[in-house]
Amino acid sequence: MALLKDKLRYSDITPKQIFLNRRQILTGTSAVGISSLLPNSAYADTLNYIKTNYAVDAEITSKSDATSYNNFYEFGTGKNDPKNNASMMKISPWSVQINGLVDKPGDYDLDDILSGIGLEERIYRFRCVEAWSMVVPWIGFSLSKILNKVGVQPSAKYVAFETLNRPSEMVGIGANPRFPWPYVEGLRLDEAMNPLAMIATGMYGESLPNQNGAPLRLVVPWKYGFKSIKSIVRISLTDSQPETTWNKLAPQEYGFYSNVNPNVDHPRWSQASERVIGGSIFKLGSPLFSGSKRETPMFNGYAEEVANLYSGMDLEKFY
Ligand SMILES: Nc1nc2c(c(=O)[nH]1)N[C@H]1C(S)=C(S)[C@@H](COP(=O)(O)O)O[C@H]1N2
Ligand SMILES: [Mo]
Repeated sequence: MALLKDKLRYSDITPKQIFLNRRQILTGTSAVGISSLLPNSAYADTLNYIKTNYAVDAEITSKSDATSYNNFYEFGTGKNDPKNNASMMKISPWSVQINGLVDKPGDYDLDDILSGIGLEERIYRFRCVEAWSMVVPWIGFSLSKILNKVGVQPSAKYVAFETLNRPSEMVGIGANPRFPWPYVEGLRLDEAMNPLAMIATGMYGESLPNQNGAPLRLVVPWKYGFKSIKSIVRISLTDSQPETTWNKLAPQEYGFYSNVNPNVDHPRWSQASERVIGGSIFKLGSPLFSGSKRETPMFNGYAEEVANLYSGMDLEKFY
């Protein structure tokens, strides 16, 4: 399925919103420590961003569904737990350690990372390995922009990511002590450099809610949702394939690549179709909820953009 260019952005289809960019407003003041001067709630401001070049021919999931039906085990394993518990997480100040095979390693304040990087809205399909899906209007930028900023060394082959591990603010961590915290994920470098691989800082015209991975998270639309790691505090460039949380927990069920593939079933359920979240007033499972099922396309509909990354790999095989 091709991407539809120049579609409406979320703000064009929502009631009047004033787009304030606190970073632009504060231009001229020192960029250092801006986020630490503002309360967490500053991140609820609406954002300034440019129109999308990425859209899909499908209805956008309601904001209330996308922000209340979540997977973020640091706040509990129930779908509503992240929304109920994630406000405990302090997201300002926030820094990301970038290390490993890079020219300019260091602890980067969020504002340093974002300075000079324009925000863009992208409407992506999002497919969880649990066989449900959403369509989400993210705001952010290509991951490659960060990687180019810090300078990737020629010996780097993979990118590893790590989530905040702060049990005092993340009640799911203590509740699930056998889970291998912190949550970690990884991509091959060429996957990470693909323009579709995105760092999101917002959604639905606003900064990311905590439950969706504030203040910055990965979004990899052609892979199962668990690859899209939330609330990132470390990015490491490595020469060997990094460990990934779900692969450590159940290697026979979750591979490193985990590309969306309707032809390779999960050992416990089919991946051929998916349940579309929302979109009907009828209860899930009702025979009237006919719009709720959708055939899952290869690479979640992004084959045109990413299939070339996997030439030579047997796509009928589990990776
Ligand atoms: N740190 C962290 N990142 C995570 C998860 C998690 O439990 N912890 N869950 C993953 C899974 S399984 C999915 S489907 C998506 C859900 O993203 P959403 O809640 O924004 O829809 O986040 C992914 N990123
Ligand atoms: Mo998921």
